[in-house]
Amino acid sequence: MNKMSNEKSYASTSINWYPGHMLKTKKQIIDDLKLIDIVIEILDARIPISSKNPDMQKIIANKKRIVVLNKSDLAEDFETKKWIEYYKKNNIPAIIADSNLGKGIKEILSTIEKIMQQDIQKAAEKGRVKRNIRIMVLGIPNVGKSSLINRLCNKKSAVVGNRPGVTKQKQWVRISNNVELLDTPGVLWPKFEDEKVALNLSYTGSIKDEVLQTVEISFNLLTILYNKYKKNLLERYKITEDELENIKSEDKSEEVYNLLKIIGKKRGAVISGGEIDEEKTANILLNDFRSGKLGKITLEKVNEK
Ligand SMILES: Nc1nc2c(ncn2[C@@H]2O[C@H](COP(=O)(O)OP(=O)(O)O)[C@@H](O)[C@H]2O)c(=O)[nH]1
Ligand SMILES: [Mg+2]
Repeated sequence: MNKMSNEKSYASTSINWYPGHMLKTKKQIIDDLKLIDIVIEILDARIPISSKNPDMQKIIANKKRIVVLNKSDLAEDFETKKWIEYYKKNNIPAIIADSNLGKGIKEILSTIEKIMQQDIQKAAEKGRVKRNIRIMVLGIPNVGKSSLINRLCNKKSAVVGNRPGVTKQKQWVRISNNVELLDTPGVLWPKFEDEKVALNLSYTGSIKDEVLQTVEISFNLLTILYNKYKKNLLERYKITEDELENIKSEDKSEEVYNLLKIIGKKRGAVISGGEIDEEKTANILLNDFRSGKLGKITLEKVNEK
């Protein structure tokens, strides 16, 4: 696969991702943020770099921030812990979460409370009273914003008030005594014009498959897995050492392609004549990765930063 054709395909992806509504969304978020004290920046624990919004710093310049590493059930625990240490070293509270199971929610709430106490104290020193802390969840598509909001609202989804006179009414949900959550998440765009980032986002499912070339994406992912997670592949697809020996080639990409063929055969993704159905095999691999069936895998590690 040559680099040029890749770049072209991502350029066309960018067109789908960067329309005028992105600017509109950005304006909406900046407007919503006027009412917000603490921003919850939700990242994908498997790709903490690629799932970051490049404009985040500018957008939330004077807000307090909590980083949530979501989908931690799909990432390597050791690597996720290293990311948490990294953030803490940089004075950013960071929390490990699994919004499907509700892991990390309590810690998010207690971290908000802690930050809030500081705010209340500061306000009191200035002779003011601060009663409520307002928070908002920000993140790129598919990272788990809605799941996290649902978890934070758990059984407490009493709407705490609309603001009249605003075109789009904002819904606030009280999630604890003093904490209110804006129930619509801020949908941010990733930095998908970078090829590596675009690939990471497609592996994890943040860029829609329809606009990408599934087979090429899958082949790229398989190359990474073959180099760094061979054991995971052998286990999942029951590939023997002999079979592994037989795919060896001078040409690395041919080797990976041979592996793809084995996976296809093992999973019955075969078309008439015995050839493998590449697209079907590609989808099997992507689905297995995304659902954690290939094991817990972190694609971006602190050390490689
Ligand atoms: N494995 C796993 N899946 C999650 C987690 N959080 C969300 N998801 C799934 O990721 C997909 C996108 O979640 P959603 O909350 O709609 O993301 P949003 O687009 O950011 O609002 C859904 O299929 C969720 O079930 C998590 O912590 N672990
Ligand atoms: Mg959502």
